[in-house]
Amino acid sequence: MTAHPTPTASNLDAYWMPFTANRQFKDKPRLLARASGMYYETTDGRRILDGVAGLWCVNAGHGRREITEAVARQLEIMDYAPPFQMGHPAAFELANALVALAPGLDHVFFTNSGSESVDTALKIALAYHRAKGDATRTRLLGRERGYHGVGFGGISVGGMVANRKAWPTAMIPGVDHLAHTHDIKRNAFSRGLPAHGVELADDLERLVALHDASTIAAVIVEPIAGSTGVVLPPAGYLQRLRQICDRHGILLIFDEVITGFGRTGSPFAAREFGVTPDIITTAKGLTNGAIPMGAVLVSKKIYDAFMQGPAGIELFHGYTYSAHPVACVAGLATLSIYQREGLLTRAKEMAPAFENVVHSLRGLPHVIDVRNYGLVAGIELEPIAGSPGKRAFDVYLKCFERGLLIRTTGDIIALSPALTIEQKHIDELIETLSTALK
Ligand code: PXG
Ligand code: PLP
Repeated sequence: MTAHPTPTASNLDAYWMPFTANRQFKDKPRLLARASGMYYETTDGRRILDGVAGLWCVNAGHGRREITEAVARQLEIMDYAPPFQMGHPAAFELANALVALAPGLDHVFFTNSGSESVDTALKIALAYHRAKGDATRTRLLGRERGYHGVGFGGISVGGMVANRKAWPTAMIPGVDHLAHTHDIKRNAFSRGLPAHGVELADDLERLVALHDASTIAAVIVEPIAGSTGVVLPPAGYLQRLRQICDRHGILLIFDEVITGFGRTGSPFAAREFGVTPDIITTAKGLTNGAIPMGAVLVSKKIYDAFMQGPAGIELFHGYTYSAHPVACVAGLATLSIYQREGLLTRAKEMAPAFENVVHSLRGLPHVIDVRNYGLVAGIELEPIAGSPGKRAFDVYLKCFERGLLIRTTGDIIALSPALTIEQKHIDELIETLSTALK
């Protein structure tokens, strides 16, 4: 198969790259040409070990034939089907398959990305209270350092300042934030869930006392925060959030765009941590990253509240590409690979080896924390005074030169390899990363 010709310096300009230092990149581009298994190959023919499953999404590894074939076949059979007042079988089949994996959530709304899943979940939460006659519950609570995509809803509940500061007046009103749980003073170099910080969940009681529960619709958190640099929930924290939500009639939304589909060692973090939220948002691993798709899983209680109203459309919300047939078959093929290869629990088997290896970075220059859970790890570096983010980005560039793709956010390195990773890849990954750190 012939690849597209490699762009020359003069034709890199038109593409405005997302979340990218465009000028820096276009000065010295890093171009990927193909991918297979655990590796990318660059346009100049170098092999790159993928330490982040693309962007936390290619959980079954690259180039899965079953997905490719399902997609190609579906394009031949039926390229598109309108999702409003019309259905197609694969959409129902995928919804049923997702419900079977979810911890007590019975209904699925399809979107095309994590950002759309988040905005959908927030809209459902608000409309749910209204449908129940609880229309004063209009506040949405997020958490500092949270990442919930880039829609206006997502950046409003999100807590990463760079993603918010250009749009101060565009934030949806009535939003507030819980304190984040990142505390390396007490929890540095923890293995698995950090021991300290369960009491941070009580920050929700503070917000309830401040705003009154009768004004609060929902709280959204990532069970493990990914984008902000792998921030783990202190042991017992998510359970306590659930209890406080229950006490006050507040919906709990888990944003599992990253933690869904096996990253923690269970199909969903909700199952891993034994906490059932009212809504789960997903995307990424749902289709192994091959075709854009997201999904919002909701409890029967929520769905039923909408089905009580007058006959007619129950939720005035949806996307042209909701339940796109090509995405649905990609999702079905992906879930069947996950199931057959045991990938949704494989992170549990691989975690001890992964944990030992990532913690071997402790003691290397400027490493101030290493933390991990399942097949995700964060390595925090001491920032260079006056140049936040530079230390980690330099490591990123060095790793890429040496054949390893990692992800950095600020001065934190994130690792989230495909769940198909083997010991030899773990060894290669850490060898390259530790050389770059040194
Ligand atoms: N919620 C969470 C928890 C996410 O991790 C989104 C929502 C948005 O999904 P979409 O598909 O709209 O991008 C995400 C996405 C990073 C990075 O810095 C992480 C994400 C996206 C881009 C970069 O590692 N996660
Ligand atoms: N803008 C216009 C003018 C549209 O007609 C539509 C959909 O019909 C949209 C935006 C929303 O697009 P999507 O459904 O792909 O999110």
